Amino acid sequence: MIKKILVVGMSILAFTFASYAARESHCADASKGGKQNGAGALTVVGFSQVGSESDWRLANTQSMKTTFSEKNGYKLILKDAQQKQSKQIAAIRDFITQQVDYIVLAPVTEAGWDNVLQEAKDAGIPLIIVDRMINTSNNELFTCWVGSDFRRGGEVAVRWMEKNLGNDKELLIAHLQGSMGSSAQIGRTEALEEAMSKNPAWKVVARDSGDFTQAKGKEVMARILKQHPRIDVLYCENDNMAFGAMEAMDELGRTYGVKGDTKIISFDATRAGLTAALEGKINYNVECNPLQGPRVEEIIRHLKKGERPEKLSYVDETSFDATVITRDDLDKRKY
Ligand code: GYE
Repeated sequence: MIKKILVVGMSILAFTFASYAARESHCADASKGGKQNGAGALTVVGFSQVGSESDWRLANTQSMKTTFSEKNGYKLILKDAQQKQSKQIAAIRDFITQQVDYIVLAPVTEAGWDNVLQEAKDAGIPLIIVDRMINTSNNELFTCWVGSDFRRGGEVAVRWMEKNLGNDKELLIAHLQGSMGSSAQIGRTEALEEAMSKNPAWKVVARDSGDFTQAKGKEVMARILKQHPRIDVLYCENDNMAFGAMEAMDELGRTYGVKGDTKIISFDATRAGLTAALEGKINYNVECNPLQGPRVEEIIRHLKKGERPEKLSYVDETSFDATVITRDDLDKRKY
């Protein structure tokens, strides 16, 4: 009997040790995985990007590419999900199979990540979230997050509307939303909704998603304009949709901006967005900084040293009023 217990006990111990060893060697394995990828001593980073829907997104991708270059000691495996969560889930699974050293995820939506994040965690691969946030009951499923406070950005925009357009007279608002279910859309929409509940004279007469793209922004706005001869404000959740909306307004001879009938509020404040503000076409543009590559790299450097970086870090951001912006603001713009 005692002998039997001893044998069972020994095999449990051996099994535990074997799985522990397999787990512990993961980090070493991960860099070996890199070597198999032909990456030499490079740190392998798998980045699942939302897509290429906007100028903001292109600048974000570029920032990651420049930061995680071979000359900086990295091999970046970039996968564009074309705004589809299913593609992002497949990309993460592929990164796990390839045993990358780190996974970076820019999640298209907030919901639906728990299973695949658990898989990455079980594989022992640190996962850093950038830009939008996820909705999870277990914050341990990701290592860190770096991005913008979208709700705050929206609040900055509605404060400007209150101050400059007033909250006592009727304001007919068209609301172009970003990709539904993304943190950027949720935060910016929530801020407007909260302001609506406080300002009964404001009326959202049309609301639809332009999916953060110029083409869809134009299409949706053209439809809205046909139904509404008067729009006082276009609250537009990114610059590219605003450009599309401006095209639609131009085609119908509707005026906008500082001197026009429809005041435009936009988000991102990319170089093209700031140019439109400087030209008086976008009245107010709230900045959203896409240059997150260096921040992610800093997190990875901390992790490599065994340090615990901040769980959540917000990017500092500002905003631009068309009547105040200068040429210098535009010249300083890096994206
Ligand atoms: O505002 C939009 C992009 O998530 C902050 O996504 C990002 C948003 C950005 O497509 O232009």
